[in-house]
Amino acid sequence: MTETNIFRAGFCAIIGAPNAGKSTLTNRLVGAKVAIVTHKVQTTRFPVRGVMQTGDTQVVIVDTPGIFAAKRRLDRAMVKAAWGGAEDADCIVHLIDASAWVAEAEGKVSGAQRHSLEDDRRVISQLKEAGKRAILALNKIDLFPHDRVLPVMATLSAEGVYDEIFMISAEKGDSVDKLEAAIAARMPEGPALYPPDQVADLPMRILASEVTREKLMLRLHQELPYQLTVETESWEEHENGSVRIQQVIIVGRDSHKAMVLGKGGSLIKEIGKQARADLTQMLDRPVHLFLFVKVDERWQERRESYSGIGLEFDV
Ligand SMILES: Nc1nc2c(ncn2[C@@H]2O[C@H](COP(=O)(O)OP(=O)(O)O)[C@@H](O)[C@H]2O)c(=O)[nH]1
Ligand SMILES: [Mg+2]
Repeated sequence: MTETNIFRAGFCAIIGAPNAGKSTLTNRLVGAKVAIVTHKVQTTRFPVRGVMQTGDTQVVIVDTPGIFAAKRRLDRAMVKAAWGGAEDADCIVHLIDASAWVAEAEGKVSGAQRHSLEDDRRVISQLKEAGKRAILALNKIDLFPHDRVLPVMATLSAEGVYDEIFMISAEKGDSVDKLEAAIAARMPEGPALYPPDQVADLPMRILASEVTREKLMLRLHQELPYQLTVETESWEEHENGSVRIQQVIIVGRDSHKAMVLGKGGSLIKEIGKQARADLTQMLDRPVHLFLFVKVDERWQERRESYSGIGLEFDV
């Protein structure tokens, strides 16, 4: 029923500071897990496209890495890709974690919130510079009563870059339907861009690496999660319907390798179990997952580490 009925189709980029909830919102709009989510900043490393279908409209949601003051090469590449995701979009949603702004309005900002506010202001000034307008979505409003957000709405509205403002909870779903309708209304007329049953535009090998990286990010601490990457080395489909996936976790130091393995290999075993459970569900068939750890001190300085996931190296 869906395919022939699509009369509008286009792209919508979700941009914002790290941890605003962009990947959570993307998954909710798409109705499936296409992007990984953790409580840590800079989880998303490259734009991930998910397909949302609503009525006669198909929207390709582009989840982007967080926008922040980047110094390391990988960080710079991530921020560049985030703006790249917004460049050709038919609609930009600037997603903001409302809690930092509410805290500021009420005079009690934490260190992490100060960063997030700086990043939000950086996005606003870059929108102005580029002469772009956006939909503002104030996220995480499940954390406080709406009336505490009203002064924040007034402040942000005065910036003059937003056409519409929504208060949402990407996690709980509050008002996401209204945001969805506003996004759909901005799509140009045209045929579907993707088949109706496709939810993600990411090679399965990369999606599978991302699932493992999500589990690693959730279990490892401090700098370590940012110093590693996961690559899918082989993917074999078997006749009995199962799939054998082999991945390598690349770390920068021997000490990191020991931490990823855990005592007697206990941590990597646990990571493998969790990733396999997700993959089995996502692929809807039995998965055999094999994880290895490799030390490569210079992986962040290698061009292939970037091109493989669609990031630019020379930024
Ligand atoms: N309370 C609350 N937490 C949220 C909401 N949306 C996202 N989060 C949490 O914020 C953190 C960052 O989410 P994520 O989607 O990875 O943010 P991203 O870095 O912008 O992609 C995660 O711990 C989410 O569970 C929300 O609406 N309410
Ligand atoms: Mg993300």
